[in-house]
Amino acid sequence: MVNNIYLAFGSNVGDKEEFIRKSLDLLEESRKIKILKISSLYTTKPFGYVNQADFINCVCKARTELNPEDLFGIIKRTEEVVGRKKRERWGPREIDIDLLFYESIKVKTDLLEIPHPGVLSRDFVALPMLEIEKDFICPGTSRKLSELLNFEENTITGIKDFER
Ligand code: PH2
Ligand code: MG
Ligand code: MG
Repeated sequence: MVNNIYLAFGSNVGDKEEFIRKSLDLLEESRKIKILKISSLYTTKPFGYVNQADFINCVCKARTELNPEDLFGIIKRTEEVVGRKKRERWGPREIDIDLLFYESIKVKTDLLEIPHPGVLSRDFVALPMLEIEKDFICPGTSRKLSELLNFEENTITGIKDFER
């Protein structure tokens, strides 16, 4: 069975765009994930732990036959191969890849929560998501994502086309 998924990317160390590009390449090279759409690149101020560099964020829509756990495994391996170093939680990162939605599935384990709990409160996740799927209905509700936004902060300072 083919499943629609949405992934969020964030980087705030080194060549941020290149880390995102490399991540997309590796996910595709796995041959298990087909990238369908990618948002623009958003320059954003750090949210949460603010004493760190600005981020580049984007979101993609993709398709996979992997189950959520195997998909999560590929995502974590991709972060490692791209060069994510272990640092404090919420700290600087070469690449962070978060699984936002997997069809309308709900998962909650120590390791993985789907839908991602930060979607509605983080503009750097929700706005790129809406750019590629403006009428997206939030799983478990009959409401549009665009009607449920509840941002804690405005972090976006720039938007530019993503040239892969
Ligand atoms: N990710 C975080 C914490 N804060 N801020 C921005 N602007 N972008 C992020 O991707 C981000 C963050 C933890 O995952
Ligand atoms: Mg994250
Ligand atoms: Mg993450």
